[in-house]
Amino acid sequence: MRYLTAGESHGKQQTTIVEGLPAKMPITKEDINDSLLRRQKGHGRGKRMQIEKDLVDIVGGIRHGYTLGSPIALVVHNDDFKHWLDVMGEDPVPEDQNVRRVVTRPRPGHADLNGALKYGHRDMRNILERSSARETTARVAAGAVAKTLLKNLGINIVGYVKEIAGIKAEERDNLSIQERIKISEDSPVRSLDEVAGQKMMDAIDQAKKDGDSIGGVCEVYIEGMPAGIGSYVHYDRKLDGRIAGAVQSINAFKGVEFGIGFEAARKNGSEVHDEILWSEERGYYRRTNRLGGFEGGMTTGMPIVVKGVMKPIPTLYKPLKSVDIESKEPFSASIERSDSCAVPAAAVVMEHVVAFELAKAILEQFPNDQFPKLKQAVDQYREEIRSF
Ligand code: EPS
Repeated sequence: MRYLTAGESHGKQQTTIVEGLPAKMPITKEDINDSLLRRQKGHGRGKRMQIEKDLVDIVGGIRHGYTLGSPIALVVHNDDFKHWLDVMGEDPVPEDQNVRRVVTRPRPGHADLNGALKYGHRDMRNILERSSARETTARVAAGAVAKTLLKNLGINIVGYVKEIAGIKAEERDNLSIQERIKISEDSPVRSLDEVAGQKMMDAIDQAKKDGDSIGGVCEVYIEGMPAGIGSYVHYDRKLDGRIAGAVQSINAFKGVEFGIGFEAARKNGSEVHDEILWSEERGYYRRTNRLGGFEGGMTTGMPIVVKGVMKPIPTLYKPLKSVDIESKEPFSASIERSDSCAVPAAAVVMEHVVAFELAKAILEQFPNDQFPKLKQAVDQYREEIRSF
């Protein structure tokens, strides 16, 4: 299974094509819209989210509530496009007119300057329109399709916020996944800890007042993945490596951890590895889950726990120094509109990019033409490994 996305932030639409999904899998537009609307929420989002109401238009691959096996094509319209018709239209600009809203001042922390150097664009709008996190709309749409596949196989996934601007949610290891889904959904910052969540909101309000932005840590938690998905045999088949790459590719993400992550560097081996147990009911399982559900590039059958760190959004009301590429004069970069914190939305994005990698790995490992046969094979494998 693979996917492509296309579309500019203030262009007509965000487009996704997902290819490689089995036929006969139940799916509705509500499955995708639920994900899109969750991505739009979160304390700290800017004015743009009041303009957009992201709803999917399914334009290929699904009929009467089921996948056909053909590529699934999804469109989300940018409602803001109507304000940008002459800036973002596809037709050549008439000779007697100037291109509007040209960007010659690269913003520190964005793709602007490096993208301009690489593609030779002197109008950096040609860079920022695509490097914008608006593109995560399309990625969430693709991930929602993957998430539906996982759900249909009894695999549940949720993303929430662990930390914003140094304010950490307390560890709540004993929460079930259904509780994690419910509590994070009810929190305006997607925190599982209400007290920390309130402090996070205060920090976001303060950052907004200061014209600054703040980052944080998201966690994605998955239950129901059987052991042995992924592979140790080759670097690009290691599923934790693929997940790490996918998470790191989300706009503004700077690092990824599984389980205790970087903390492993400070502990002895006996405090890091997870002892193996067996019972008739559960089959093989672990006393602890410090490695976050992965050994040797494969799932262990324990919950997958992966964290991603998001830097503060670089679009700041508080100006940072930069250089105009036409005049080469220094200036202070400032902007008109931005989110002060997008970590709650990023938790939803992370959930969906991880869902995509998990679904893809499952489809590589089991018969993948018809969903009922896939489900049968996964259920049979689960039974086999329990008594192995
Ligand atoms: C973004 C800047 C803001 C965000 C946008 C990402 O948009 P604008 O420049 O139109 O105000 O709102 O995020 C989205 C539009 C979205 O759907 O998440 C950026 O520069 O990355």
